[in-house]
Amino acid sequence: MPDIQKIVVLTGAGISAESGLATFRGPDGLWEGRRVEDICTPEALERDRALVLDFYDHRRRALTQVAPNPAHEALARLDAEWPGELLIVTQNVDDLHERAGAARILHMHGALLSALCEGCGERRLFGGDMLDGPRCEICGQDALRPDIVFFGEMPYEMERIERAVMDADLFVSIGTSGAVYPAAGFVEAARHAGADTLELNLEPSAGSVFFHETRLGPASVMVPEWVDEILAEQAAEN
Ligand code: BV8
Ligand code: ZN
Repeated sequence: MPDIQKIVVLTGAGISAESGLATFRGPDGLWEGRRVEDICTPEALERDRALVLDFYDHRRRALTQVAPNPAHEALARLDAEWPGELLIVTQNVDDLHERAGAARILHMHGALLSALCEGCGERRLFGGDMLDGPRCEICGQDALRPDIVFFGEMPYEMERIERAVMDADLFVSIGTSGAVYPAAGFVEAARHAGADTLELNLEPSAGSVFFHETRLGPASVMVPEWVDEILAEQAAEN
């Protein structure tokens, strides 16, 4: 593999599946029996606030029942040992990357453990339930919503992500179906800008055609294997 300095890793729900968190589109997925438009849009929040708050309350509560799996731990090891640039862009709203020890992490679709106040725009760490929950600590308004990027809303830190993607020597996608944009478009941008592209997924995704290489298998096996490989290559080059 040519000299790799800058790595961007994109993760999706598949990396947290073996920790016991449901994915969206798999068997008994989060969207099973629900319409995305009824939950993950600003209009849904307007139309049925309690339903949306309750959906995210359940997922926030589930975090206390799960733990990082070997895939999260391998990425945290890469984060600790990789001498070059690394950015882990996650579409996930769970905190498993952080709990495994990853530091160079960016939640492009928000986070369950953060609350956004629609009154004053402040974000705050938040761990409880929002339905019939507390008022905003900053402005006192009863206007807290999940700090989640809904469909039709702009993902966070897109300029920073786009710069990293265009600059990457290696772009690795882990556990995502490639169904949602702009995340699903990162591989094409990275490849077009000259990066090697690798996909680690349980099954082929909508974006598999854009990857130089796709390795199929569970993240808990594929990610530690890949991290061992890339760190060994790096050590051999120095
Ligand atoms: C925006 C919230 C613009 C958090 C989410 C038509 C064409 C193109 C785009 C659009 C279009 N119409 C509308 C759009 C835009 C829209 C979009 O892409 N729609 C899609 C459906 C076509 N996108 C947006 O609206 C985005 N915003 O475009 O803004 C804009 C411009 C200017 C100004 C303002 C706005 C916002 C998108 C964010 C939506 N929020 N989540 C939450 O609730 O969790 S999306 C949600 O689904 C996730 O966050 C994630 O991003 C996405 C995909 O989910 P995955 O993570 O991939 O999970 P999935 O279940 O799908 O797949 C799991 C994968 O893992 C599978 O492949 C499976 O095989 C694999 N797997 C399973 N087990 C394992 C495994 N792999 C390894 N090991 C295992 N054990
Ligand atoms: Zn407020």
